[in-house]
Amino acid sequence: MDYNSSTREVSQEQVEELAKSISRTPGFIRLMTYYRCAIMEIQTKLNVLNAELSLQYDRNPFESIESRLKNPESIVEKMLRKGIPITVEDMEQEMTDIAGIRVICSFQEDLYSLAELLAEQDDVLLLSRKDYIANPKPNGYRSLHLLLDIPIFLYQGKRHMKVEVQFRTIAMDFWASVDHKLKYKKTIRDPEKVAEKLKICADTLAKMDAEMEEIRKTIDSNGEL
Ligand code: 0O2
Repeated sequence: MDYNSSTREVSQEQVEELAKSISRTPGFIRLMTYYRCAIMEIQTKLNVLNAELSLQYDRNPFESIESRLKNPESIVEKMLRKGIPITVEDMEQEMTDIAGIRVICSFQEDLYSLAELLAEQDDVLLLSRKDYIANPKPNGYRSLHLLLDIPIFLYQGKRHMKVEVQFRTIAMDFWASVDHKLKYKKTIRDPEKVAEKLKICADTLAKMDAEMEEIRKTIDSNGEL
């Protein structure tokens, strides 16, 4: 199978083989380095906002940041699934989630403020915004996704890179990580029942987030509960 394959019906072994071949090419190695630089740029921006806002509000707007580069197998699997030719150029052009950052906040309002402050910065371009908090997925998934274009400054000049940033509360993140683990379990006896229970948990956690927000507002205004 060559790099231009866009066959949808390929085995796991073929995906692994393609991923192994392309990940050894200088073009792929360079592209991943650029994505790492773009992640660093966004992380710095978020850390600066966190430091400044924590002075103002006496608490950290986010609890933690995680980042990851999608692994070569996941990239190739997704490109094949979407019928994208397996070339480094198409990878950069068509894939939007190779560089990913996840920002975990305690409170929903902080999450929206941080996302807005980040997206409106001069050198950041907001390419798309998916609000799965206002419009949760049918399974209960909640999160705010921003697709950003960020410049990185290299020896040869400026280069624009795409980074997907997911903003979640601790509760949303807890739910998503359990959901993610279950997706990879092939041996669940009653998947419909599990999905139903997960949906109930998602709704319960959303109510809890709303109540925690109320408590935060009360504490911030020194009022009574
Ligand atoms: P990973 O391991 O995080 O990389 P597509 O990516 O084509 O399937 P789309 O519209 O491009 O779909 O992206 P979408 O659905 O807005 O967001 C995709 C990412 O959001 C996923 O990346 C997950 O990180 C997260 N996500 C979306 N829906 C769910 C869900 O129902 N449960 C969980 N746990 N996470 C979700 P990846 O590539 O699937 O995974």
